[in-house]
Amino acid sequence: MIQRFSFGSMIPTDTVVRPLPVQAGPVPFLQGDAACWRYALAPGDVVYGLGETTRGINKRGWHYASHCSDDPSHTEDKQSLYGAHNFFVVSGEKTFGVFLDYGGRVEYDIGYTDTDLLTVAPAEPDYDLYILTGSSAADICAQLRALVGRSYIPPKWAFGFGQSRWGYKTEADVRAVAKGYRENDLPLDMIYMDIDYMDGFADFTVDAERFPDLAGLAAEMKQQGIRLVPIIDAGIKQKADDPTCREGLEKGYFCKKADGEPFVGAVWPGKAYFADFLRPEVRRWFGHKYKVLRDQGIEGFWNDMNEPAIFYSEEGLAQAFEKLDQLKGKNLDLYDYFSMKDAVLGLSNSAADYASFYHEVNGQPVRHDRIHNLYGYNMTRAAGEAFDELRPGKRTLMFSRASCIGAHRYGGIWLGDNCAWWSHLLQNIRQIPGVQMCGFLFTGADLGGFGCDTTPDLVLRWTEFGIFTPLMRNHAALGTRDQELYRFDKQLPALRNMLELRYALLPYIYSEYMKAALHDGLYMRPLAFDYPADAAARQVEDQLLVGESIMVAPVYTQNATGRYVYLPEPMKLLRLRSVEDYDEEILPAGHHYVPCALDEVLLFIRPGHIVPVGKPAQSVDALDAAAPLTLWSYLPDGSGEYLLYTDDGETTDYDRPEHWQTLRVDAQ
Ligand code: MIG
Repeated sequence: MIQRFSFGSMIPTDTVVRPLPVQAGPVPFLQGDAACWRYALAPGDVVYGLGETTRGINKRGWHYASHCSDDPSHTEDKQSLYGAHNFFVVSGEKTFGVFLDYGGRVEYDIGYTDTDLLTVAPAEPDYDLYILTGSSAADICAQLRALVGRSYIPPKWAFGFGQSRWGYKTEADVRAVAKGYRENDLPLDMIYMDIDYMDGFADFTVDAERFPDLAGLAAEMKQQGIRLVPIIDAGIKQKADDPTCREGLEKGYFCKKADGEPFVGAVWPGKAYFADFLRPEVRRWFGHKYKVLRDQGIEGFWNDMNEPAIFYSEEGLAQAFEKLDQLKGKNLDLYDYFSMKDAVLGLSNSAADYASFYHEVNGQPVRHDRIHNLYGYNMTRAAGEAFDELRPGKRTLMFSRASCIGAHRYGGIWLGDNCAWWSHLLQNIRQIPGVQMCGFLFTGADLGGFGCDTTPDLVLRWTEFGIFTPLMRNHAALGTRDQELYRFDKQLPALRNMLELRYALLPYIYSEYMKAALHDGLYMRPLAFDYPADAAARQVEDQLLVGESIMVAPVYTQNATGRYVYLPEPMKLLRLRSVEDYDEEILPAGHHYVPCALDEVLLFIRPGHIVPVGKPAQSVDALDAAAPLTLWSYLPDGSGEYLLYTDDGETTDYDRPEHWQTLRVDAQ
């Protein structure tokens, strides 16, 4: 059951697609009022959700903020990352979900100030509050999705492996990556193009010298089963002869300052404008710009910097220089020195800048900071809405950095600028359930780590986890150690085996993803979602369920050759070195130390379940759909069934009964 309560005058978010009647109070479960809600947590209560945040699967013990932030340092002390996901489930003495439909900042104190008190404080008392109840946490998540709409489904090839790096500067660089993969028999479906393909970092342009023939390159790559996936940035370069800039100015499509002049903030291209994506006509205009690249054979995109990230504004920069002038020549004491640093470091993504420009909502100006969290969502929506017009009935790959709930209908998200740290592999495992709960099924982190120099063992261990995430992409920052899988000679056979395992598992991964998307389920989720009465399962922070049949327990510790695993019920363990080379063993319920060498991955099959396995290939397009499937299974009574989903992987005609097929194993 979902109850809707409405407070103040809400700025529309278009997040809810199935409007419900507003109820009169009182609000169940929560005490307080629209300024701040409180809930007394019982000792055993677990709090799940809040999407893309730091810390545990259980969010208890910290404070968080919904405020889309471009922060490349994902340390434990952070309150917010790129997404603003206002949904959580309290599970325990009472089990219920809370969803805030609101585009401004929200502060969550989940047992931070007082271990047993949860508070929710939106910046303004103008929003809709939804209280969800159901038979389980999973059921509550399903109800949320019925309210906010079906999750985005990418083309099937997007479930292949992708290689990315900030620093592929030329066509030759891209070809070298393709060659590195193909020559080493490493499956690959995507090469991502970071900002260097653009002409001066201007959206929808291509540098004519470094990428003289993008259409030709895209066609050449596609012959090898590889798609090019370029980045699109939120800031639009200020440049008189750039068509996006010119049209945006002519039509008045950019966010404006109080004096009506377009707001200017600097990002990659230097000074830039910010399209007012909250206006439908602006979304339509910007979304149709993707056609410039589509027409050159591009079938997928990633949207970056759409919190929006702002390095500095003209006003902010002027103030910073004023400060520096005051300090110039002075004998700087501690306070002067830090105020100098703050003047410069505080320029980026500043609250003052976010409060200095306006959107237009139903013809009325709305200050940006009041709807800050809707910006990235609406950039991705602009693309998604336009793709539906440009290619009706066809899917396009799209994922974004910033998001809030609502954006899950138009694209996936990747988890931003993590570091090549073992602690960030663990963080990746813990972030996935939260974002899945908020509808972002197509998700994954930069495998191997984005910032900092990686190590071969970290790349391998992270790839072993990445096999199971819907978005499987290796990405690294400019200036870091080379991280393409073919760079690691010693680990190459194991890395190849792991990629092949991913491709062999695609019949399962794709079926389970589609079940989650079409039936409002969770493709990856905490153990306790399926074993709510199991006190030990409720504590597990480093194992996940993947689809209906699999539990994973990744190794995320350097030099570890195994780990402790908790089994809520007996399971069959496959210790896989490759799709053909593995040991299997039935383990009883309980705690186990399970060896897992660096070149092995642990896959647990739940009792009564089946995992359909195909033959690997170099790309998703090259998979042999007619080849017989192998069924991995753990069937204590000898028989079982698996519901397999298959379709053409590119049209949006999902709901046909012929896509479903029951595979049966009989005791005989
Ligand atoms: O400020 O385009 O998160 O994936 O490589 C950095 C360059 C801008 C941030 C993205 C990252 C990307 C990088 N971008």
